[in-house]
This record gives sequence, structure tokens and C-alpha cells, in this order.
Amino acid sequence: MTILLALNWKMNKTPTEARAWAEDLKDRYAPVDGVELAVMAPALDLPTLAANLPAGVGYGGQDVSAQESGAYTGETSAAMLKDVGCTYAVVGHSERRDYHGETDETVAAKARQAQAHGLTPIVCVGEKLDIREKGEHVAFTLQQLAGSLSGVDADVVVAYEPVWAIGTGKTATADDAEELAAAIRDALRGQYGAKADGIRVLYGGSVKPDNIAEICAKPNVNGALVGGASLKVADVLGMQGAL
Ligand code: G2H
Repeated sequence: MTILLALNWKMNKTPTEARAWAEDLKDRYAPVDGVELAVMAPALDLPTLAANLPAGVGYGGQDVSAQESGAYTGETSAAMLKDVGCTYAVVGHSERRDYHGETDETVAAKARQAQAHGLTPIVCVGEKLDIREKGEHVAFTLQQLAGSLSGVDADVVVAYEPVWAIGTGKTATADDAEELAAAIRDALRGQYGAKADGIRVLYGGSVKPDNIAEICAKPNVNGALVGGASLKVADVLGMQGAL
């Protein structure tokens, strides 16, 4: 399965900065067999990525509305993302769940809406520290996954991001990542049957050039959702080169 290196810029980079980043990448980028690169950017940055990314590098939104169109001030629709050439939309990132009160039902509705417009949703799940310390991280994450994939078809990517490892410098071990990725794969088999083996399960949380290879070498981990280390082209090329 092609490894997906999904770069989550979060709320970083103005359109001017995004353009400079894309041009820098274009100057230095060479595709690597078996590795797909895609940038999850603020909505305002997407047109400049469309115009300036090297061929073969994809892009997507960091969120998408659960609604089709209309009186939803501040929202970005799946049709808008599709119109600027996106292929992905992240849904249910823990920062959306925490700061915007998104529930599993909302996340599933967003994922369905993305799919209705031909976008592949990257559905994020993962536990907080207290849940892990109680040893309930597998059960919690699988419950979140089931709710977040309700009515969602198999054209999906799942990102396991333990919240305690996000932007903290604390990375789950490769074995921690594999434990959940394997459990997620089993759950996906339950929902999608044989198609589950074609669904990419990513790990996210303080991934960087010096730890990505070990994590992505695990049998059920098919890539990474990368925040902090996605902001510099050198780090992105370092991660790509490590795979
Ligand atoms: C997790 C991750 C990207 P970081 O949020 O989604 O961010 O790599 O900065 O921990």
C-alpha cells in the first residue's frame, strides 16, 4: 500500500508563505516510489497550493462542513474544496473535537459530505492521557472510530493520533502506534470486510524525520499525519527520504 505522508499545517502560513513553501518544495522535490505527499492547508492557502505545488503532490482541507451549502457562516463546503482541486479533507482532528465541540456524529456527517463530493476524508481518532493511563485507550479509540465512521464508505483514511502525543514532543512508541493501528484494522474489517486491507491507517503525534521510518515500518501503519514537522520543507524532505 502506498504510504501517505499527510502534512497538517494547522493554522499556520499565510497565502504568501504557502506560496513560498510550495515553490521551495517544487525546486527540491523528487517523487519517491510508494510514498504519497499531500498538504492539509488552511482554506485560504489552497488556491496557491493548486497553482504552485509540484505535480503529484496533493492537497486537502483541514475541515469541511457537514452541510451542502447555504446559511452556515464561516464554513467551507466540500464542493468548494473539490472545486480548488482538493482530494482530501481532514475531519475530527482532536483540536476540532476539543475547541469546537465536534462529536463523533458531526465527524461522521462531515466525512459523508466529503465523500459525496469525491473527497477522501482523513478521519482522526485518539485518546487523551487519562484514558491511556486507565488502560482504556483501545476501547475508547474504537468506540470513537465506530461513531466517526457511521455511514462512511471505504474510501477513507483513518489517522490515529493519541492526544497526549500531539505537539508535545512525546511520541507514542512504534509499538504503541501499531497496537492501535492493528485494532483499528480489525474494526475496519468488521465494517468494510476485505476492503479494509486497502484503507490507510496513519499515525499522528510529534512525527519527525528521525522517528517516521520506525513508525511507518509497522505492518498496520500506512503513513503519518504530521503537524509541526510539516512547516519546513527540509523536514518534509527528510521524512520523505527516511521512508
Ligand atoms: C497531531 C499532529 C498532526 P504534531 O495533531 O495532526 O501534530 O505532529 O505537531 O504533533
